[in-house]
Amino acid sequence: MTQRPPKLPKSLKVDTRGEVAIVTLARPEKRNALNDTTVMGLEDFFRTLPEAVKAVVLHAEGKHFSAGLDLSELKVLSTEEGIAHSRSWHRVFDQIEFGRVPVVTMMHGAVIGGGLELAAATHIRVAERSAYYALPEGSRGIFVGGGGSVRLPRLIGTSRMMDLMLTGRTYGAEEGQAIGLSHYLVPEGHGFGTALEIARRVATNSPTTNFAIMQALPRIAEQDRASGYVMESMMAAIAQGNEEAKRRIKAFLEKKAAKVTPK
Ligand code: 1HE
Repeated sequence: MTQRPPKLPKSLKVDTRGEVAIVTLARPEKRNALNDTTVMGLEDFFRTLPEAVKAVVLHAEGKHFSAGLDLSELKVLSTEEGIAHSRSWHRVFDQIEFGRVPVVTMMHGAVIGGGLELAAATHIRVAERSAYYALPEGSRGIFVGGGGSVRLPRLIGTSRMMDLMLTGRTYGAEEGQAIGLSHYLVPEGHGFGTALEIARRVATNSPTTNFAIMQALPRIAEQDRASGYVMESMMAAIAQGNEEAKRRIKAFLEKKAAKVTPK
């Protein structure tokens, strides 16, 4: 259920273009380092998305997507507070990954630590050529805490993540594209337009299909095969039984819907 829009912190900006909401990390003076205020603001934003919004674009101001966790906040946390802090990021990033609408992230410049964890919790990632990726937790004496050790091995493999964390190396935009950190790699200055175009397209899908893709697909992928087949058949039947599917299939058969062609 949609609730009243919250008052968001200064470090976040929100705009709406038709069915797409745009949320901007807006703390470039600190390289969009993610402090608690920003992360809780993201939670409020995603929790109270208006019904009319069908997709979200996440991007950032300045030269960098995000420098990761705000290290100035971490230095004062006790062990117990550290656990609570990490668990709060889990809650917020899960709300994004398993929320109501697909999220397209535009990444440029530094996509570091918690910034990469945030991007990994979203559904489609567009990178500009300036994007570079790192997990410098090893050299800072800490560990990932925003679900990175759960999501990133599934995305790029445990072995690559070990290398990133042990050595503090970076991957450039092309390497990131090759290993699946980004789905689209575009020239500098084209990222936002591409992300918006993708979000608009995603927003035209049947809501039931988008629900199946976001909620059923990742869970099926983590189940044993037999359970996966059962869940898939149920999800397929729910989707195709829906009036929206009937209308779309009829439109294609009557030659009123777009064909699938190479770009
Ligand atoms: C910050 C942070 C931050 C910048 N927390 N304040 N993340 C890191 O280890 C990355 C640390 N940051 C950097 O390596 C660099 O800042 C950048 C490569 C991203 C950008 O460099 P540059 O030269 O453009 O900016 P800068 O001069 O280093 O930083 C500008 C300001 O932002 C400066 O503050 P100022 O008051 O001196 O102006 C920096 O201190 C501040 N700043 N990054 C706090 N991260 C849930 S667990 C996740 C664990 C992690 O994410 S670990 C990764 C942490």
